[in-house]
Amino acid sequence: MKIAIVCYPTFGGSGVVATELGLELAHRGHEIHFITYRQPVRLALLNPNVHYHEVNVPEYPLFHYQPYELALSSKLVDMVKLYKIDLMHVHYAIPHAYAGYMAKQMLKDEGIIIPMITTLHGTDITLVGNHPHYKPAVSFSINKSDVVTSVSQSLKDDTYALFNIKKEIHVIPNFIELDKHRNEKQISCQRSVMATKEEKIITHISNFRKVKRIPDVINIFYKIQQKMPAKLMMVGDGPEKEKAEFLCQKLGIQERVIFFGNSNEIDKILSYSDLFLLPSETESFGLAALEAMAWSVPVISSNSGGLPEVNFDGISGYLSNVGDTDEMAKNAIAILENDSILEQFKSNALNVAQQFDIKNILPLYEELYQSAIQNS
Ligand code: GMT
Repeated sequence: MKIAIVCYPTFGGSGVVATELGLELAHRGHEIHFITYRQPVRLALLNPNVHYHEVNVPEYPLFHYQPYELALSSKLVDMVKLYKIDLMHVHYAIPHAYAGYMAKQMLKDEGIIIPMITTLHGTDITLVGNHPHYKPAVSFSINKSDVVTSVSQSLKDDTYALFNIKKEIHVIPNFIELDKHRNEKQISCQRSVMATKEEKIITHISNFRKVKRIPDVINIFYKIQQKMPAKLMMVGDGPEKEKAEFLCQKLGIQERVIFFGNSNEIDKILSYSDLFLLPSETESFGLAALEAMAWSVPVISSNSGGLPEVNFDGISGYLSNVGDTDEMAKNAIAILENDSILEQFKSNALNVAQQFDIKNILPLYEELYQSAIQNS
């Protein structure tokens, strides 16, 4: 199949999922066209089946806001015609499903019928999309998609609860490429650069937005390091980062916390982590938790949104109510203070991650693509 993938090119989970999906589809012989405003961060172009088309939005002084949706839908029309693309798969409803629908209509006018699959990722439904200023357009473009998928049952339920959606929503969970992890395990890592042998390594990776509850991450770690030698790896960047740095200073733990900023080396960091923290306010899936589990890292998380579908309580880690940092710290310490318990949780985390192997998930998308093409 020839597939156009529209996504955000940034470090966020939806862009990562879209990129990894496209690369694996290309690996399986499909022709993939990424269409977005910048080359996605995890996109390797060294594959003849992978193409990247940049959306340019010309600056014009009259525009207070540059019309990205217009440029994206025009680019989609041009690329579908030029490469004879069979279907569009748009990740994140805003504004991608809206632009995709416009492209479909323009193409229809020229006698070209192309199905559009929309994958909902989380904040496009629970935070931004739900805003009254966007809601009618988001509802409309979801209802006009030929196929709609969500990354968890929880997000599916939220979508039906928050919007008037008449379409069936198919749950296809996010995935992980486990073969890559097996191969990369051979690479010798430099744990000793980060921590001493006695110190446990605790990691958090996110976009440092309010929804991630960054102060909770620091407070959980503060309680852990009172009980045992430990280091905290804070990976990512966003509006809450500076506040977090000040909080570490206030608590006197700045020497024990490393702020990496956005990193392309998260696999390396996870490969030597002992525990992963994700106490988010809401999380439709929690891809970062799954990435940690694929490196045999147990997860201490909140129980909000789709997290219970990924992190199994008492097995791959523990779940607590949002904001219950006392319980989260207690559970973290219970895992970390006993080597055989830690080993058990590490092996469980990997076992659970195996259920989300890309090899099991990718055929679900392929089936939906086939039926969308047949029904269009
Ligand atoms: O807030 C983020 O984590 C970024 C956001 C995104 O759109 O990239 O992540 C959402 O999509 C990810 C991939 O499907 C999910 O794993 C995250 O749980 C989801 N974030 C939220 O629901 C807050």
